[in-house]
Amino acid sequence: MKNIILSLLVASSLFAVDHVIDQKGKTFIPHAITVAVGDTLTFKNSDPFAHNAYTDDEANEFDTGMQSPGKPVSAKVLAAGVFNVECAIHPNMLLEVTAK
Ligand SMILES: [Cu+2]
Repeated sequence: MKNIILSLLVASSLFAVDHVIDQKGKTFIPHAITVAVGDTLTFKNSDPFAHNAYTDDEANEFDTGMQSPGKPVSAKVLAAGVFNVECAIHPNMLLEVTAK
């Protein structure tokens, strides 16, 4: 039984998906996304200036720091829920993440 549970855990992590979100025109593209717990969010920066992506969600807290143009940064989704990701440099940028 233990082995079956372990196999399931390994299998589920193998199916983790990397969701690429672009930061372009001071906008997160897409601006809303549904993911599974264990998936990663990879933030690209296609603008010619720096961006940032952070969330204050307690269960999923992350902050990508200063992201230079062309520099992708990833964050793992740790817990289920709905939370917002914002850019500390451009307060109008908003991404809504639904994690199931
Ligand atoms: Cu920004």
